[in-house]
Amino acid sequence: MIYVSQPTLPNIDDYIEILEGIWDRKWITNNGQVLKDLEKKLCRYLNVDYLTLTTNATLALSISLIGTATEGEVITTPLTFAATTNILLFHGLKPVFADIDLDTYNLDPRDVEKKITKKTTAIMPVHVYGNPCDVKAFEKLAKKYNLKIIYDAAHVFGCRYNGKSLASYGDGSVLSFHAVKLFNTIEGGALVTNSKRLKNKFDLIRNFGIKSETEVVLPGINAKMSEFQAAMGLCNLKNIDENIKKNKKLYKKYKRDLKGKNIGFQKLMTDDYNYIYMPILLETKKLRDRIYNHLYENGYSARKYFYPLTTDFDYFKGQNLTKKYNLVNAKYVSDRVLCLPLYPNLEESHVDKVISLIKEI
Ligand code: T4K
Repeated sequence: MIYVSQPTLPNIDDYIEILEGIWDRKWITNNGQVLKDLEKKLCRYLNVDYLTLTTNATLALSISLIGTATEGEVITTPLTFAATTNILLFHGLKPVFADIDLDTYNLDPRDVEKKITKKTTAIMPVHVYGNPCDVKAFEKLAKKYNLKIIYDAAHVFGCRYNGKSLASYGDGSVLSFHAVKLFNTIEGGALVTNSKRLKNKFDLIRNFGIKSETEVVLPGINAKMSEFQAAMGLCNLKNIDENIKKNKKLYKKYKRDLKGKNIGFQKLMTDDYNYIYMPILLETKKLRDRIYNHLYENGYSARKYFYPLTTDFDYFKGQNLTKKYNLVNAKYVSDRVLCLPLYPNLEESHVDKVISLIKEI
């Protein structure tokens, strides 16, 4: 089976070399040397001020909410992975859903503004598939209504917007370094911020709120990244630019060969993009599902990212949230979108095969 994605693994000798250092030091987690090295190198690579590495992106989202003392209502998108909504509920916050833009698939600031109430304290937009949100409009809203902005930037590693890393926007931006992301630390994530005060707070929260052996200054959690994860990151960081180039070549091929076949594409808001997903929009849900099945039967596992909408999750059953929040565009995209296999080491012949299977339908 050819999957929608596949982890990029580094040269094993590079990994072993770092492991030997870990063995010598006998220091395997808790703010180790490899982690510190990776944090520094990532800040440099991404050109961001501060970054806190975490066990995964979901826990980085959690830290961001604790660290910014977010409460009440948080406005977010329903077209996302389960983690975004789950973490809000996990923290006892009320997710309020706004609709997306039909071209970019990102949260629409105009609908967000309509849904702001006295209880709103934050907005959590998602740069869907790494495509930049309207960060300027969100900045304006934040100023006007005194709101925090925490970006779920799980997909954006390597994406830039207006000459800056896309992860540098907002009060906090959360990256995912999960196995199938452009940059992986097996499992992992990071919380980026421009504020030194917040960086120090995020670091404390990551380690139970422990300041010293006798001082626990915050009710923090355990979101530490181990030395083994960080070592994987150090190795993988070497190949990012080359992997973006490979992704881009395949993305362009898909787009060129599928154009004019009644297939829609996400409108990309930057040229500095990482091309880690290949979402296409079919005319109907029925057609999307037929193509999904046809690909699967022929050995290709495309994925319906993100279907169902989070507002249609089983745990919201009976609440009719998609209707209640009038999420017309999000429903339209979620019902028709299909992400095709795309990752740096995918052979072009497989892309050709996927394209011809789609054309058959
Ligand atoms: N916010 C957003 C917007 C996100 O998209 C995500 C994660 C998060 C937050 C949370 O980030 P983390 O807490 O995970 O850091 C996958 C990823 O597991 C998930 O991280 C990602 N989003 C999501 C979009 O995709 P699944 O449930 O589709 O994973 P799975 O296991 O089906 O893997 C996808 C494909 O990759 C499979 O078809 C097979 C292939 N694969 C997978 C793994 C793990 C491999 O070939 N090798 C592997 O080792 O969520």
